[in-house]
Amino acid sequence: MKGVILAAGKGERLRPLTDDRPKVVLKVANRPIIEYVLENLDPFVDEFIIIVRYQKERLIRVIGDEFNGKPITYVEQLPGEGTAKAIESAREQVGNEEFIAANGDIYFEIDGVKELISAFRREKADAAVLVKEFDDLSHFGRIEVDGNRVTAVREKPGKVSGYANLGVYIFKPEVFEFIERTPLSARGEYEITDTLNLMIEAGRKVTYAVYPGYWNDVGRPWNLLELNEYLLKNKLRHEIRGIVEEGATIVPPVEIGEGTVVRSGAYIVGPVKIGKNSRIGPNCFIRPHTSIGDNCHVGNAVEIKNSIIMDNSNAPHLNYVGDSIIGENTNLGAGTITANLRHDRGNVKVEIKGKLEDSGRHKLGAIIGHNVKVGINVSIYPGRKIGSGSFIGPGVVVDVNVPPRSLVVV
Ligand code: TTP
Repeated sequence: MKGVILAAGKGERLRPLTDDRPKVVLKVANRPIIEYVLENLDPFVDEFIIIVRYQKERLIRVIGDEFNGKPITYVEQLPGEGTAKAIESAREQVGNEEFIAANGDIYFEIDGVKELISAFRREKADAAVLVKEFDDLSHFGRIEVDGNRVTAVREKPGKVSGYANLGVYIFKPEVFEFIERTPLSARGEYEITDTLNLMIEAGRKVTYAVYPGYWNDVGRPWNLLELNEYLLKNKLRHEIRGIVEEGATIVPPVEIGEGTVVRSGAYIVGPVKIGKNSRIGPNCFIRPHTSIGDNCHVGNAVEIKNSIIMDNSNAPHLNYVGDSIIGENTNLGAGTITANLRHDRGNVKVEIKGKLEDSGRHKLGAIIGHNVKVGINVSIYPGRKIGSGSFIGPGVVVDVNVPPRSLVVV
């Protein structure tokens, strides 16, 4: 069976982290998101087909042409938007076999795929979809069922409970005929959920499997922090491959990559993951649920908690980074602080595609893009974004979102 992975989306909701790259290459717990999809589909497929478009060169460069010895073929999405268009793009590569299709920006585990394949075979179905029960389906497609059959898929049904569509499917090649007939949706996309409705109306058997495990749809910045926390809490193994100087304290589980040096006075409380060739300390405090990438520098009198610091980035002197995401190749000046809590203790709201959204989080810090230079003594309000390639001058108070490639000075 082949695995088709959808990775052509623009990831608008994840700006500024997707200013210059597709969301599936963003690293969580120091691995690109799409690698978790590849890893969990791997036992069931003999070949991967990744559908690409936005910033495809970077995706191909990061992921390469094989995974665990299995070939990866990249296919450019056909003109038009939406998940049905993305799947249709793999028509030639899929051939006459049934296949698994999965969104490339979600996290799920092997059990889900196992259940889905067994439901598909047991029910002798024409298609199968993975679902999970949620109390609030406002952000999901609702899968309506009767016995073992799916009877309808309804997009964003509002604040109701039920089965959510998790974005993992099995199809037979016949699906391409239904995709051809799928109309443009109200939001201007060809959506695979509409294709499923067409199949159901035509009397095809669409079944489902209920997934009991952890799932995350990495659509918005704080989903990266949730997934990071889950992976560090549940998957991290204590392993020190770098050098830890005498006088540094490591409370397991902490993973430290080759070539990384942890200097005296550093106090690291796991679960924490640190990549290769990074410099940590002396005299810093790294608290749980923090991932620090390769070639990073966390220096003297710096405190970091519950955050993601991507490769080649620095918090070198007197910084506080809490519940924040810092992109690649970004530097914080001495004394720069991220605020992560509102004085009124309300949930932090974040502007997503021009609208303020409640993150549902009491604590959320800054979302800083790639190649950003932040000067000394900059204060960043909770939930504010700094666009990639920006320069923030000394002493600036960042209380509004900063677009990409901006110069901000007081
Ligand atoms: P979405 O998360 O709905 O879209 P997106 O990735 O463009 O993100 P945003 O809404 O923030 O701009 O996409 C779900 C999955 O489908 C995701 O894995 C990307 C993929 N996709 C495509 O491959 N092609 C497309 O045209 C679209 C819209 C999505």
